[in-house]
Amino acid sequence: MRILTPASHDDWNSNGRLVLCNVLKPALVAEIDTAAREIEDWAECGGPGLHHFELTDNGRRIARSEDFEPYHPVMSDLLGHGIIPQILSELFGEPATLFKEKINYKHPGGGGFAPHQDATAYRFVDHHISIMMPLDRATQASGCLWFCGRQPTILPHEGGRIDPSWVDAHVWEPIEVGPGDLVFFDSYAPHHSDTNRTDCSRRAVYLTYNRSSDGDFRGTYYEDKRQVLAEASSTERVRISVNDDFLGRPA
Ligand SMILES: O=C(O)CCC(=O)C(=O)O
Repeated sequence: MRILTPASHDDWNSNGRLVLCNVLKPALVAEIDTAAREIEDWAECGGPGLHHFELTDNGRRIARSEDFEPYHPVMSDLLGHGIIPQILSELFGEPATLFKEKINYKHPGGGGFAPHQDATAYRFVDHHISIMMPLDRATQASGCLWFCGRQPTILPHEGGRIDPSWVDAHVWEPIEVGPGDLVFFDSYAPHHSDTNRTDCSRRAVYLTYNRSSDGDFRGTYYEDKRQVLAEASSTERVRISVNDDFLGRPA
């Protein structure tokens, strides 16, 4: 049985993003929340995964964890079975293969992201779809995502940061969501987010897939990313992505 309606497909085709509200059952959200907290703990105790820190006004905080799928059975199950791969296969029109997975914690004071397209960072495959799965309320104040419509190509950019004149010439829409909701977006969809100005965390799991017929590049992606970050020169921003788009400070 299909999950997406014709109206959802129309929304996706016109906007390059799709918001589905209350699609995850509270028990599943609670299970994912517990898994995310366990992965966050790994960062401080030498556990598996790739973890990045930033300096906030409240001190050194974790900004992101990646590459945890093989090590956490709850995440592994979520990413490989059930509603997530099913919706993706409906959007791609064929089965989906995991490309990468991450948690952006955006704890109070955590940095935002400059306007960018993920396509400039997600090498090896031309087209991806990502899902944002909020674990806390994502509001304008806590640093929700903003989108400005579907784009067919890579826009002018520097280090992944879209040319400010293009950014200023477009209308951006905030997507405020909460636990249980899902936001799907295409790797060409320009998006950005602000610093978390609230006292509460704005954690979100991001899962990125490509068409299975394009191949399995997850291992290649993480190998390349580790090398890019090892070679990145230090700036006033901390590098947590192949794109130089994260606005957090080095810890
Ligand atoms: O989590 C956010 O606020 C934005 C995430 C984002 O754009 C990214 O990780 O590329």
